[in-house]
Amino acid sequence: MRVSNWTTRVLQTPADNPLVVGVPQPGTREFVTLELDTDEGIQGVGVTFFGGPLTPALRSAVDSLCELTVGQDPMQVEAIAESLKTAAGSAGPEGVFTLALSAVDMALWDIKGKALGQSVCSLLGGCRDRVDTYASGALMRPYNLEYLAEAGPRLVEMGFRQMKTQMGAEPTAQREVARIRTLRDAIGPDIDLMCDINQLWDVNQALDIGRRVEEYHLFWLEDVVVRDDYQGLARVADALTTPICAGEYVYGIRPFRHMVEHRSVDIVMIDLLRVGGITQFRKVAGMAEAFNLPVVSHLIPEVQVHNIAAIPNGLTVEYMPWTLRLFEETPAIEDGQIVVPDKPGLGLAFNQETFQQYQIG
Ligand code: SMN
Ligand code: MG
Repeated sequence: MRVSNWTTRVLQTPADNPLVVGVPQPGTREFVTLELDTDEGIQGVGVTFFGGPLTPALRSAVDSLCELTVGQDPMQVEAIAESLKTAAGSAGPEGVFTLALSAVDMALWDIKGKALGQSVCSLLGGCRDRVDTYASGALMRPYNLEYLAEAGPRLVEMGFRQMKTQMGAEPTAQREVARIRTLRDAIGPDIDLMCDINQLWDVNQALDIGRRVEEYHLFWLEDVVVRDDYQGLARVADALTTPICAGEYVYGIRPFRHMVEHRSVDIVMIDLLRVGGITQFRKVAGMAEAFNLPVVSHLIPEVQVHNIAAIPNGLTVEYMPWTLRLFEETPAIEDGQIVVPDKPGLGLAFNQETFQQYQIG
């Protein structure tokens, strides 16, 4: 079988989240989609984003990588990834190149699963058929305490047993803590509550506020300081009982080496697009396992469910519903867990109605 052709599109969708109820959700989000064809009629799907104003460049990068992939055997995913890295030369290894590589890698694994009649999770080792998942994007920084107090229990009613909120924008430590106290009071002690800082604190704030919220038993504190301050993160991780999670902001596999070597994190978070796709995700997950660390996913739960379910140290899948409308059917949530689709490949098909409505390029 050979890769024969491809189609990329740019979609611009509303920047909404179905887990958010009753507050305005302005803005738009851009996605680059990929349909990768083979001479045997099997088609793989991929998606990438984070292009922002460079979205046309990201689409063009995906096109260029696909052009290099035409004529290659799609079953040899690692070989293709290596050849694309070599071909990209100094245009990699980070940024737009890696975001583009991820879309191609995803589509190749989808093709391979479809060709072999197995889910991608099964191809990757098939550890479990469902895993824990948490509601994300629903309890964000701009929402006030009153909203948090009603939105947290609503997520529990929707079936979630884990959910993530944010700190990092309040003017005082007391007001940061109030967000966590409000949510913990609202959802009770048995729901896992994570909190994302998105690099907005410095080390001293992380130590100060981190200590104040220990009594609320957060499941993890995420990206408490800037992404590459591995030693600073390690100081925080060492001082707090609350697990420290990071990793979504770094590109490729190598920064994770520094993170685990410095003991910067208790939980490794892997962004599928920034790491370079499924092939590279596996390498970081193995590195984390060797350091006895659990792995959690970032965004695109429809694909990440395969990655997390296939590894023994997969802890939970971030259920961020940004990409749901791109697909006809998405993985089910049952009893607070996300179920791995048992269809061949990724088990995903692009939703043609969404394409018609939101395609801009
Ligand atoms: C996040 C980052 C980037 C885009 C969406 C959401 C956030 C998360 O850090 O962890 O979900
Ligand atoms: Mg985050």
